[in-house]
Amino acid sequence: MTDERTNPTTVDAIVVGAGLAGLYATHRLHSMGLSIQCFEAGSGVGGTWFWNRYPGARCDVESLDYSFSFSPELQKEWRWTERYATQSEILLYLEHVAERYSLRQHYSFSTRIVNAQLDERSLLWTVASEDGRTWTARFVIFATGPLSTSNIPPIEGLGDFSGRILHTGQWPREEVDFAGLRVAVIGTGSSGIQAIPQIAQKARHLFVFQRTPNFSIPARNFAWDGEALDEVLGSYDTRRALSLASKAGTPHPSSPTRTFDVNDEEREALFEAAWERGGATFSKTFADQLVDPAANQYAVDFVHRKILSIVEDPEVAKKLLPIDHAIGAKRICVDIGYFETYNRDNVTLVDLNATPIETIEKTGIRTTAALYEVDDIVLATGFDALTGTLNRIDIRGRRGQLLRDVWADGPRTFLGLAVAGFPNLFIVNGPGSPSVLANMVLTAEQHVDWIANAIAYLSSSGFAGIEANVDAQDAWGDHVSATAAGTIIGKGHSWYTGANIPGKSPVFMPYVGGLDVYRARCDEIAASGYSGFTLLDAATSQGVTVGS
Ligand code: N01
Repeated sequence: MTDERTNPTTVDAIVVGAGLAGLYATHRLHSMGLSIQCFEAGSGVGGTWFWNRYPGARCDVESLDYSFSFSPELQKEWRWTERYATQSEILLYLEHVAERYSLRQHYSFSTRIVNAQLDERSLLWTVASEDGRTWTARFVIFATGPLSTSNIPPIEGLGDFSGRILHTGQWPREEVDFAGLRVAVIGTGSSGIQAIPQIAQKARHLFVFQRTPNFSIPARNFAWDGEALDEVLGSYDTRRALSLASKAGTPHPSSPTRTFDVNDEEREALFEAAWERGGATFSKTFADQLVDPAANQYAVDFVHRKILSIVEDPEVAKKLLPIDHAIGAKRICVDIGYFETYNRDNVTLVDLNATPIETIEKTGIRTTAALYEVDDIVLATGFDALTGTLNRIDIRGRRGQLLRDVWADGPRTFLGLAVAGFPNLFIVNGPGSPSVLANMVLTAEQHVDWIANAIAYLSSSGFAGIEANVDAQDAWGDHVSATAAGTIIGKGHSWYTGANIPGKSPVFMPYVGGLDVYRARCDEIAASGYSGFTLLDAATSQGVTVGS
């Protein structure tokens, strides 16, 4: 057997991550005939859906859309059971995909990659795992996920707590039983809002520690009946075509109607219809809702009225009203019975704005007002998004530069998939791409296809490498910022800008221009022979600049 510590295994491409992006990259690159080696820190496939097993975890993109489109057979044979799939159903689906395409054989599981280093002359990357093994490849694809590094808040005394501490993003594989227990949930983002109604049904008492109230829209989830599902499956191609031509990668277009095109009564009726339809498409009720603050205020007021009508205690209802941001400025949440949960006798809302947490003690959480004694603490405190996972890996490009140093003032990428100074390294769903603002299955497929085609192009034209040009990267970064400036998305304290992580440079990271526009740009660049990139010759590590 080869000793990988001294004699690294060499392959054409390395894929890091076995979430939906990594699985598709593995399938695609292997199908092209490349030799590949793939890694996953978890013990199985699934990525986000492997780790986020908290009660109530679902995807808020409809299951028919949040699934691979690359194979019509796969698309038709998998029968989703609900409008919004549970975490366990999505995991089963991804396990099925891994099985169907024999993807597990390429993976080394329970293997965390901690280091990736470029050899500038040979244009080869050497990656190393936590346990010291190394592999060498021409191409490295980081499919490590934009929301994969948990944010453990620096609350004093957290380590002193004597009960269980559970982060939603690192939920145990075995069932967590809350029966008869006093449970605290810290955080009311998408994860908290999904978990809270479920935990409330099990726990003796649930204390919700809320710092910022959030907007949430009822999911209106339903179980598919056979015939209705058959009908939708019959027109899947149309559904996919609509998704690919859309901004968010789903088949639901934005309304062309603007908020001020209609009178008060008509406006209310349209909001009401969107609320009844359920889901994140509430943001598309009016064409100007995410760009015009005055228009947005109508949507805010509508949801406020809904919260006030659902929550019976007016004092509690008032505390649940999001007032510090526009609706859609932070990621809109989708829930099943969230606001209704506050009508339960066993649920207490603790308003951290009025009474902040001082410390966590052995027996519970102490705010400026009281000690809340609990058995378990659930941290629904989110992620160090988009850059957190990559910045924890020592990724060294040209002249030994560390990626995290290059990104110290915020990530700079070309198209969110390549970085100047890091030739042959690709990121799937990276900062600067639509990623988290769109349907991430379709965005992952699009990135992987683009990367695979670029690799095929290099090979057929005799080049050994591809590297983003600094000027093209700068222009793209400016475009990403300028596009974001024209909307209300990201104008709030959230992970979109890294504001949730102390010390992180506040930069709006995803590309808000839409999947349709983004795809067209990527296609155009590929068709031009990769303008904005330099194609490299291995012998000199120098190359042909195709232009910006
Ligand atoms: O994380 P978040 P998330 N003390 O960052 C609070 C995707 N996702 O895991 O807002 C007290 O949104 C924090 O408070 P504040 C989706 O893209 C999708 O919920 O900083 N509170 C906030 O309330 C989503 O947007 C799905 O004041 C503290 C919460 O913790 C993204 O993942 C489901 C605190 C964190 O909310 C992240 O969602 C789940 C502290 N020290 C997730 N630190 C679906 O598809 C943080 N908080 C449905």
